[in-house]
Amino acid sequence: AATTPIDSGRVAEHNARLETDVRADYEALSGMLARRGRDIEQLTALAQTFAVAVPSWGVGTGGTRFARFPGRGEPRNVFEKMEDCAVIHQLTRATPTVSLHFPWDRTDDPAALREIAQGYGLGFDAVNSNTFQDQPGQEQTYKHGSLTAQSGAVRAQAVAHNIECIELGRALGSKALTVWVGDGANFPGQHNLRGALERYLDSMRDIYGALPADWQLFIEHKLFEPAFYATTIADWGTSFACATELGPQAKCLVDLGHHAPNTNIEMIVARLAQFGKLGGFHFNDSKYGDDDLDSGSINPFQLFLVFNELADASQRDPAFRPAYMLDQSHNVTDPIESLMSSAIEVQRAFVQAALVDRGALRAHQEANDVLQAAQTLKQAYRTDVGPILAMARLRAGGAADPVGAYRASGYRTEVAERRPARAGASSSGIV
Ligand code: LRH
Ligand code: MN
Ligand code: MN
Repeated sequence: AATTPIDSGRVAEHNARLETDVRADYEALSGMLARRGRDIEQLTALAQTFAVAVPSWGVGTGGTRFARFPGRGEPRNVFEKMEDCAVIHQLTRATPTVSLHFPWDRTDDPAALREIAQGYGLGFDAVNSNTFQDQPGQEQTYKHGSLTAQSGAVRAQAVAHNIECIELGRALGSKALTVWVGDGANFPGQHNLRGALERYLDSMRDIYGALPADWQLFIEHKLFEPAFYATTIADWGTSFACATELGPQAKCLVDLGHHAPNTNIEMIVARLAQFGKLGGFHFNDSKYGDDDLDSGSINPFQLFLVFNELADASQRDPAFRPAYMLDQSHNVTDPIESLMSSAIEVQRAFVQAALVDRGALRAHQEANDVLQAAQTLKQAYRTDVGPILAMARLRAGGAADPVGAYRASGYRTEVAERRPARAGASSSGIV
């Protein structure tokens, strides 16, 4: 059995207090769904199949360009990050993998890291490279770009770092590399728009060539920041073109915050799925730009509509399995609480999307019954599937109310004693 950072007896006590209510709510929902011809047990079993990866950088307190206000007991290294990730999975049972970021999570002993993760019952999702910052002791600077830089020496260094990430990921059991670059221009004329993308593709070809046969390469696009005038990989079109150029192991990654406000992200998801290039997600929420807010905290309907497209795609192709990962930054909440709530919000959208009556939806579409088509989606979205999620957690050994159980456990106070704050320290690297 996996090591649990929180005493399992305490979680059992917490569950015992809530179980009667959870069962009553579950029964009520079961009756309501039965009247719609839906079997709650099927939906609960489906909920138990859901998994989303936790970003290692998410368990530290984030920051903005202006300030970072550290939280108590922040993890100081990748091993402590794993301990926090294990709490999230212990209580939600929905986050069995961690997505690492190098060099923030660099370790000289990947075998030890893998063993510790396994002890917690955790595995590793995609590893992320970082050529958007300079690291101490690094020979070349990324000030003027990394994979797209004019300088061959800079490009070589950036390529070598990505290949090193693949090697580390391989030792850990990852199966994908996510590449996001901040490369681009802040001024018209700063660089040749086409030339930059040519250099990007040349560099990415070298990285692609180093991929093991069972690996995928995820290309993450972002509209803006830090290259405010012309970001090299700014949109899904560029991402799609590059993934197509590179080959079948290259796919596109959709970070929900990386688009202009009001962009129809679910349509982008549908397009990428249609052409077999949807690799995965970085879930978060956003009001203005890359805000990295908790998933489902601003626009839960958008999250539902994304999952509605994913449900449609997996009905067409049952082998369709994009990677689900969170990518959030927590400035004013306890990161463990935010990540648990977010994992549950994404799981909620997944179950709500499974509730959509696809037969009825198709019939309304064919009959041009616009109002009823829209209502069919709304009916699923409005259904409170909370009791299904709570029951799925209970059956899998998690907590009926993860945030409640976490607070009652005193975990944060306990780690705050073990992990004293270091002046100016940043565990995530994002300051
Ligand atoms: C870029 C990004 C990308 C990085 C992470 C830290 O904004 O979304 O995924 O790797 O943030
Ligand atoms: Mn991201
Ligand atoms: Mn981002």
